[in-house]
Amino acid sequence: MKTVITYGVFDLFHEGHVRLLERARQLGDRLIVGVTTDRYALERGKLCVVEPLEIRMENVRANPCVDEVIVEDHPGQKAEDILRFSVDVLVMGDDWLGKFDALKDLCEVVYLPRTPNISSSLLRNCRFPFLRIGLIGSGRIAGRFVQEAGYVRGVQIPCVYNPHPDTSASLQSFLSRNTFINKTRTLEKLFDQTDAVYIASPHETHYTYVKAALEAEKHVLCEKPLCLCQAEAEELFTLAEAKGLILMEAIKTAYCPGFLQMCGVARSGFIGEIINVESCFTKLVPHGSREWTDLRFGGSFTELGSYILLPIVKLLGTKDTRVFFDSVLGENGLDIFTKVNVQGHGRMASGQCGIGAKGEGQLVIFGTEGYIICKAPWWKTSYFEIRTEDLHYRKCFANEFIGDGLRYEIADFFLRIQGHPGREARLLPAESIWMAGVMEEFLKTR
Ligand code: C2G
Repeated sequence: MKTVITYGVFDLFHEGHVRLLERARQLGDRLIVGVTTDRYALERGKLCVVEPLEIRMENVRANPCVDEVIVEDHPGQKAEDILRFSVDVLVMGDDWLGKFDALKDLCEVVYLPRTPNISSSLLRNCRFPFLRIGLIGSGRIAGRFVQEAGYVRGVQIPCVYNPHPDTSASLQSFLSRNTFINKTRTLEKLFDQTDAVYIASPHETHYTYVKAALEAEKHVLCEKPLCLCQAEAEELFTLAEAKGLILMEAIKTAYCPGFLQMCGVARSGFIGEIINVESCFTKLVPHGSREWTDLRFGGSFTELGSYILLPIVKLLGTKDTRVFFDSVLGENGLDIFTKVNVQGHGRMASGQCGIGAKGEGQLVIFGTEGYIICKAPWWKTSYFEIRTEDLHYRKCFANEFIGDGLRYEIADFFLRIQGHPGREARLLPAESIWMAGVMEEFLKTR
């Protein structure tokens, strides 16, 4: 009995997949197919898989060439499967040419020519129209957004708007680095050419731009903090819902696989009851930058506060919380370092952030039976551990955090706009509204 094995995501099962399975089956007497889990596909940078694992496995299982279907969910699994099933031949399409040569010690490795002019991405683009995202703002993060959007198939960025189209230095340098993007002189022109907008303008302008975009029937992904006032945030989410539009706050951590898993593990009782959360994010920002010079909306908390508040709101919730602030102010009255303490539901939390002071950037979640620790850069969550009273006990969790990580929020934005099942809000409106309220409180106290 000659056993053949192959692997794939098999999203939107198509002729290319069928032809590969047929040819693979002809190389032996039994064909085993490993179908990649949603999570492992995401880890490998497949951000826009449409069909859930069950459906993809069903489609493969229904193919007459296939004798057995297994799940592929971790790196190195192929070597394990070859031994486990006494595999004779591993087959992959030639888009993987050479990638599995190391397995030639264990079995024959065959790369078959791909079927031309058909792929899951092509089918996805047919099923889901391109999403034209216009940019409002042309600063540092806007540039990174364009790069990361390149990894989300189906997203196009036709244009950018800056309120100072002729004089803005950031706009000139942005356009010189992104020659395929046009500038628009008015917001209306930007809305005419787009289906959605990404807002990366100064904090205090977010509310106005988000409202204008929603009123122009555009979906919105807005950099953090979404709003500096709770009532404004409530108004915007109400407007978005009334118009059936997606409004998302772009705190990239909230959309990355590692952070999602960490919250899931913490909430699932692995460390007992959650008692306390401690988050810290410091980034020394050069003097002279906007964070230091904008006397009304600059400083540490408006810049970094959303990051340290995210795990707090995720694990303490939004109801009946009390918030207290302590800040060290610089000569110009801006906070060079701020601590926020939150109490609610018999739990507490403290977050620390600083653009003028450096500390150990880590996240610790205290529980009644153990704790979770995630070292810097926890806001780009790729590794965390569960620890307990037993000093030798360590349960480790690792996740890919690819690139700058904006691709995860962009993919979520794209799939939610396309009404993709299974992509509920990773960051709930109530959580963004709560964080806007905390920002408002902070600005009042400062
Ligand atoms: N394929 C093909 N012709 C196409 C498209 C895909 O022959 N037009 C082949 C691929 O080369 C692969 C298989 O069909 O061998 C499954 O393709 P995908 O669903 O795109 O999966 P992939 O990302 O290649 O996943 O760990 C390995 C992965 O699981 C492979």
